[in-house]
Amino acid sequence: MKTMSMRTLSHAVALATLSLAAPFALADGPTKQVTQPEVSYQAGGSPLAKEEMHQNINPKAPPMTKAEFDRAKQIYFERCAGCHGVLRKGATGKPLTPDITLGKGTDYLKVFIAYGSPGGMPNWQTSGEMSEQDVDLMARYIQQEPPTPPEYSLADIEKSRKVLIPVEQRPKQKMNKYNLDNVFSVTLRDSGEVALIDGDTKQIINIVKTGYAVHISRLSSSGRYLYVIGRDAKINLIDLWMDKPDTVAEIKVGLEARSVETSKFKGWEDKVAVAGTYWPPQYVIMDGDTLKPRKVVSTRGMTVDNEYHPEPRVASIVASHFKPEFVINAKETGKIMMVDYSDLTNLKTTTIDSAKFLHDGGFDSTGRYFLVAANASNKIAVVDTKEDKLAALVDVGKIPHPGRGANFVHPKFGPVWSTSHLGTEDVTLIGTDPVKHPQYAWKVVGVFKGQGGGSLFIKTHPKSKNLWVDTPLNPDAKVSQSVAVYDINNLDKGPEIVDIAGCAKLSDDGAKRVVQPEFNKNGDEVWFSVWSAKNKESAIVVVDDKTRKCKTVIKDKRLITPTGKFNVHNTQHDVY
Ligand code: DHE
Repeated sequence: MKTMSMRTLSHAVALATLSLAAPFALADGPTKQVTQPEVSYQAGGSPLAKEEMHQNINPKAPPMTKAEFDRAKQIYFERCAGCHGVLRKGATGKPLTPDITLGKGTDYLKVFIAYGSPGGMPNWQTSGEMSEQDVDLMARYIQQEPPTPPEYSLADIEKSRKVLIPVEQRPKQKMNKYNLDNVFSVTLRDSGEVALIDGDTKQIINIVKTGYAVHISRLSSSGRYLYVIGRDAKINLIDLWMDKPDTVAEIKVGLEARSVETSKFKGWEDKVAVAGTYWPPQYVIMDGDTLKPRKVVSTRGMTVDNEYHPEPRVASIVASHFKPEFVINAKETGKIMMVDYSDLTNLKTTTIDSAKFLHDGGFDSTGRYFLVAANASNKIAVVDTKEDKLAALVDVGKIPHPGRGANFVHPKFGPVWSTSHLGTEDVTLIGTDPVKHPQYAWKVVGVFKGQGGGSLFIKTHPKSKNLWVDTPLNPDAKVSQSVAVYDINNLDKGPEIVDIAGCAKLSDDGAKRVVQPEFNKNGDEVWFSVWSAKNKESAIVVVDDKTRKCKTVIKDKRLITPTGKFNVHNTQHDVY
């Protein structure tokens, strides 16, 4: 099927805001337009909803029973904390502390929550997501003192650690016949599991129970150990050398998390692991093979605008190839910390100021430069991991979301790294070769149109001539269920649209959002998740990269809500 859709999200959002516009503002400062896809992306449930927290009574706030408070707290952490912050001091959304909300009063707040705002507040009641009673509850709740989740010390972390198979009892060599380089770790989001799938035979090797709403998988430098982190901050360490690869150690590094990484510098292979947490705002350095925690460092502090932030969440983390360092990105402060793991007693950290709201990113093709999206600032920060310096801050379109991005050689601009966006249909190319193409380095050298906004991931492979772009959060099902693929030697030709969900031939009416292209080791197949709700059928569709035709559909009743997929070789060697 060959079509080229120029549908933009802004049209849909403009229509939505026209009918819902409510002239309210909760705090001073410029209001920011937030697209519906961004709202649905950020309003994912937080595991903090289940934590016991103290209810402070403020005599000026409208009364709430304990049961009402607990229900409102649960709704807040499931729907609101992603934008307004755990402590309600503001993140991508506005602050909602009593000094602001008490003056507005319950009736005003109810209208705001029910109808939303052009600044990006969703219309929770008119969209049918919250009942009138819930809106009333939330309007009263945000006038109370924000309850604070507990801290989590190194001792708490250590207490949670289980070594299921001690290092000395683990295999001394690979005990299975799998081509480990081509195994995929597939996130089964809503069942709290990963599926390990043999990329050669497309058979499931094992389904491993992990943390809640597991987020990403990363490989140790040697490729032997797989680290999987859940949103509840539980890490599973999986030994791929076992007869049947399975968990050998686990730990809970905090109360909520998204990122994990391991040391890649020469001499430090497989030795050190690190995980960043959303709550508490900190990162934890551990031994690579036993997960024994060695150091916890808080990220609380000043933003790049020199204002204090109480909960800078740790977003992406990568390991430097040039130094024994982790590159740790603090979301709300916009600070990029180059943390030297070679001496944890005398910890050296170079802190680089970039832009607020750091999220996801990946290396350029040489592995020297790390490009990370400051998503709500509409910028890409480029870090030189050899010099430990900011190489550039590049302005791009609305809400860049690269995943790890995609590197390829452009016929005119030389090596480029690319990102798609959540908030626009743009695909943006940034030159990455300061040596042979200095005039293009760290500049936007091309912007071309994708299928629409709501894109999360973009991917190619050194052996491929194709650039694949997904759009899982686009409100149009036709767009969210298909992907755009471009010829990297002829980008102006526009994309071919491949109906991935159609290939899967699923039996029911699930959302079938097509998410995250991931190549196999050889770069001749690209895998997509067809992601439906927990109680609906999902699948993985494998496409032949050359012909762009569906090759295999992997269906299994155990494949519940597949989202991210991590090929061992490509993840281990930063190939994307
Ligand atoms: Fe992700 C990466 C945070 C929602 C699938 N996600 C990341 C990273 C962060 C992050 C910080 C980078 C990790 C790294 O590289 O070290 N994600 C968040 C959120 O805070 C957010 C917006 C809301 C939430 O409540 O979690 C969120 N993410 C989602 C989803 O809804 C997705 C689409 C489905 C899912 O599984 O939950 C999703 N995120 C992913 C994937 C990656 C990721 C597949 C890794 C991409 C890669 O190629 O490396």
